[in-house]
Amino acid sequence: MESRGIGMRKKICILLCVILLLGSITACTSQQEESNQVDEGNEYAIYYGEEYYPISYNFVMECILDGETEEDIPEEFPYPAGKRHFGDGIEIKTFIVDDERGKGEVIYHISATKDTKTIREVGIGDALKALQEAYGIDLIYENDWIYNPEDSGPMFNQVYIFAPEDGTTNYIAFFLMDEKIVMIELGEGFDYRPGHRGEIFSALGMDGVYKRTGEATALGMDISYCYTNKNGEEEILLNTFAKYTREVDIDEDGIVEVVEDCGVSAANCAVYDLVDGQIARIDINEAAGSLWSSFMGDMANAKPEYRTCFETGFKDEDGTEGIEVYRVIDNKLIYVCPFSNDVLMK
Ligand SMILES: [Ca+2]
Repeated sequence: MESRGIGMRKKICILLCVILLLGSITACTSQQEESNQVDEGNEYAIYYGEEYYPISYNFVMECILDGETEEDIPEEFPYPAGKRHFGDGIEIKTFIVDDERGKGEVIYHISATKDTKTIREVGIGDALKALQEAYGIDLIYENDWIYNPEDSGPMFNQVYIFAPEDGTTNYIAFFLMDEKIVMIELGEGFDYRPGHRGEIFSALGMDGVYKRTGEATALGMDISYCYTNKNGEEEILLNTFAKYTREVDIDEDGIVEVVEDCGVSAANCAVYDLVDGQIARIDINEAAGSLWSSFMGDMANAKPEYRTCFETGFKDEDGTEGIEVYRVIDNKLIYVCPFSNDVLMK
């Protein structure tokens, strides 16, 4: 009898465990099914494995990352208290809600480096091309977000933002390393929504150009001038390595040239211009035979008409030094005058 009693207790215990387990699974899945319908059409959501996580103030979830660690985020005006959930390759930040929307948490930020796909099925490990095909012209190259070694995330050298005019302040940021997605971040932008097409200009005869700055190398920064073609794909108009580049119409023909500071051992500049429909380059030191050269665009005391010129340094055989002023028109070097007080403002 006694052994049977123990057996009964064991059975009851197992039964209880099963009921509890089923109960918790049902709680999670039923919410998932229910909420999928509610949240239809939300671009700012991901699948992490099979789980659906949207950025939404109306999608109340009872469990975020089951069994993973979490920490509290204290209330800080105007934001309510929340939680930070840590999973394998994912971090989710939430606000705690308990009102007519329900009782649970709503998500305002997700950062993922693993097993994650967006609603348009672009995921970690996918190539830039796949991203561009999925998001087309809504994708904006982000120039300002640069990898900081102090950050905990993976190394990246490109960031693209999806944040079209859709009445929300949400965004998706895709972080890429060597044209492969290494991290996806979704968030409510609050007072800062990234992805503004701020630095779009015309250059080298092309409209809608933006500058993409990559890694620093021994030859300078890896700088690309890009544009988006009709199919929504990014095309590179010009790629170069330089300390910096700037866009100036130096020969005043209506086409903006790219002037680069490309000096490695000695100060030097080069100009890219559109000549006969082709992008051509002229190296100032090479063309002038000078020891050094420098663009006069930043020379505040130069007369305005010389600020599209280059100063070039020479040394004669007897050791005397001279500075000459040159201009570049259609990628040809034109001598202007010796550098003297006449070039400077009185
Ligand atoms: Ca020009």
